[in-house]
Amino acid sequence: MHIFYSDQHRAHAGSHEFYRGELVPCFEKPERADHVLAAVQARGIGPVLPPQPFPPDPIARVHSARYLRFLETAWAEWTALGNAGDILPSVWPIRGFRSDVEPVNFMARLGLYSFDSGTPFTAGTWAAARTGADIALTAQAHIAAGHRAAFALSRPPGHHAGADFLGGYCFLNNAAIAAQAWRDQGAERVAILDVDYHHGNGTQSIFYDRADVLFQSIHGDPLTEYPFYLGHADETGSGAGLGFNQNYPLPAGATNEAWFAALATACERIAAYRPAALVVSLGVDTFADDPISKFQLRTPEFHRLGRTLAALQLPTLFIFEGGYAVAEIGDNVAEVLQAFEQTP
Ligand code: OKP
Ligand code: ZN
Repeated sequence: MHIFYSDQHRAHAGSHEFYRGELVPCFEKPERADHVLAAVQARGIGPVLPPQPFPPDPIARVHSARYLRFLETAWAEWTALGNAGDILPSVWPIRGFRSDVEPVNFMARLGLYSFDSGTPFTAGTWAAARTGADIALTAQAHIAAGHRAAFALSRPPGHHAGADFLGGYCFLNNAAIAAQAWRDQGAERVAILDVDYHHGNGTQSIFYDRADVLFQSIHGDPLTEYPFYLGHADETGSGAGLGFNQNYPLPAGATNEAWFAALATACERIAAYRPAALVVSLGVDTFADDPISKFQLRTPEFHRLGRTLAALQLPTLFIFEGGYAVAEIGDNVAEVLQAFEQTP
């Protein structure tokens, strides 16, 4: 399968995230994508191609105008205030505060558009995120043109980003942007399967009241695992979207048997939905040795995941999300893609 990639991701290199009262080095770093690129090239998964530049329109179909305006201007405003280091929020409008009035104060606006202090915004963040969306859109167009699959190898990741908020290392929701592009090109139904260790709260929230995009997510139970405030099994959609959102939270430390049972249910649901295409939010932080996650997948399991997805026989867009065991994530991603490719 074709791999879409750009070096632009390197421009997004935060120095620290706030964690337990301290600034700790970022887990989400450029080396992640370098290892994945090296692994897919070493295995000859397919040609590596640059993204096409897209207009802002397909991004504006998912993200609000005021949020995009903020992202585009954030670094210039921050430096104009005399700052030079990475941007991290420190104040948020929790329940009872207003979100309909956009403050003028920069930190207040940052808080309005974010939900954690672990997601640094740097000089190159907008350029990297914008190119990441182009990568997802180019890969989507490649499949829409008749190919079976493609891999969007971009960072930063996207599945925690909502219509108007960043967080969880994410700024633009690449999976949602690609799914929406399919809809806007005439596909009646699109499915998104999120296999990252963390619940794809951004993707869920974007499509929660819609029946035209099915969302399935297998993840660590939010009672104990990030992003904590969304991702429970009783979140099944609202209004027209009721029944088109399923979460499969599993306890930290869950067995691979439990994980594949959830995957089987999610795949049954996807098959019954008969989507025109499948978008896979491919995080490999489900790996047993991931430093911030607690599932137990290893190479045979990543192989089985690839085979299981291929059996759905759907046009499939893989989008890179999480995975923090930097040295191993390349092989883990490549294993999924290679198993998918080898399954007729
Ligand atoms: C992003 B993705 C570690 C605490 C966790 C947030 C995790 C974001 C995961 N310092 N911080 O879903 O892989
Ligand atoms: Zn994750």
